[in-house]
Amino acid sequence: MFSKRTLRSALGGSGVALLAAAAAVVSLTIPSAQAAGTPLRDLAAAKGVYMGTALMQNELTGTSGSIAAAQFDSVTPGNEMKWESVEPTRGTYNWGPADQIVAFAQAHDMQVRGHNLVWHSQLPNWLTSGSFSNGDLHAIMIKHVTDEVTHFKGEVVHWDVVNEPFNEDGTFRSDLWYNQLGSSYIADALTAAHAADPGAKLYINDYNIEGQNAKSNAMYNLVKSLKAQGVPIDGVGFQAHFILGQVPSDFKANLQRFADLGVDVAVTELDVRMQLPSDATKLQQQAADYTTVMNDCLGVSRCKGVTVWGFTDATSWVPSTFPGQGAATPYDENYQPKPAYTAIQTALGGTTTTPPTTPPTTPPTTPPTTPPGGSGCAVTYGVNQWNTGFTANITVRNGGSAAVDGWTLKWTQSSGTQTVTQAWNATVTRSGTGYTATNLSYNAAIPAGGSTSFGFNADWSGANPAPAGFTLNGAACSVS
Ligand code: G2I
Repeated sequence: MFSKRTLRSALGGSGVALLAAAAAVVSLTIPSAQAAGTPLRDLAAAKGVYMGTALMQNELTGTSGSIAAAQFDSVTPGNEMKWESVEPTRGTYNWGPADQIVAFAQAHDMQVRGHNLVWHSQLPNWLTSGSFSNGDLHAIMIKHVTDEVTHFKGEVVHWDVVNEPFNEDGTFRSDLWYNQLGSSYIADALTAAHAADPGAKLYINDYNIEGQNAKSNAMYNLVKSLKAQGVPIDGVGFQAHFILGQVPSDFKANLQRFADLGVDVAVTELDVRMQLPSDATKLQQQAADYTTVMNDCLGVSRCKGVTVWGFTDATSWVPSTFPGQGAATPYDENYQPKPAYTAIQTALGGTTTTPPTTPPTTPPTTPPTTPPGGSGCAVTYGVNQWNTGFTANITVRNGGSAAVDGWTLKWTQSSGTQTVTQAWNATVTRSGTGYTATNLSYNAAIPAGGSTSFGFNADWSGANPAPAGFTLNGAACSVS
């Protein structure tokens, strides 16, 4: 399967120019930026979940944009959909920054998680200091929810409609909304959002509700009551801003009890912060924490996906909010993957790209013979492409009756310039329009009826057409 992604027409000429300008920067930095192994988004898709990241407007280009597009298939705008960003003046909307993020997501075949519609924080001054009557405030809230959901109708898959409605003790947070409108503001916001885009999945989102405690009990009772009243609530978002070593042991059980109410669940803002400086021991603990969270979500069938709250320590919110703490995300400040990245990859079913230290000692049981030809070899070619690069994952199946011992797969791409920057489970080279992939010592054998997989990252410019003419040890392969 070869999917060719084109820029969304709505991006317009200036957006294309912006991305083209970014390409020049990216080509200098990308070779070391992409992690080895199958990208998280492809692994997640194979598991039936999404893997998301928060992203801010200034992260759409360069290394951050390339990594985000390659690794994640869901984007949550970090700030750009919040009330102060989209409605800085009453009734006057500034959609630009959020629209750019949505266009980026669409250009890279990513979902958008809308964040957020009604929250106590990041509200514009006109709203917080307006001294509105209860009736006016209610009308303002409904209009804002309606207008924003309508603007992004069909483009936002999941909405955090209400964010952080609870105190730690399970009482409702004393904010503008609860103080003036009472707890019914939650049902009213959900109802307005549903009317504006009946196809969007509507969530309530909060932090410190990952374990079973007073706050999560309050959320549980709220969701139960909303469901009983027929209010359109589709899911609960668990932010998951964790401290090193403190992922609650009952997270999975807690996710499951919400799922049992008949709603979806998602991990929406995952990070694991530590006291700086980080060291190898802390990074291993952090990797273990990420593993726990991934497995907790994957262990609950209604858990739809995991979003990290920024994928890189370079832009994480943590250090400015918790002085002395940080290193909370899966990539370091230089955009290099950390053990936490590998932990996510492994939890999603990815295999380590480090060859085994001991090569297999058992020789193939069937002696090597002439390689299969024609329909005896079948290639599956999957690609995740963005504007300056792509990740290819290739599976070669030996449909013949004899084992292959030692393989070379060749193919061509008829035009464009592609530069292989990294490969895993094979050596991949390119010369002219031709590619050659050869086995490594540990995966030389492909038994009859068996298959082997490898992949590579590459930069491209000009054109990046579908590959053709696959041959395995000189014999033609079918391609799907
Ligand atoms: O605080 C972490 C997250 C907790 N859950 C809700 C999320 O929406 C929240 O995100 C953070 C953003 O990551 C920060 O980037 O929300 C913060 C505000 O509560 C955001 O920080 C703000 C800074 O405080 C402002 O000074 C800055 O102007 O970001 C603004 C825009 O860059």
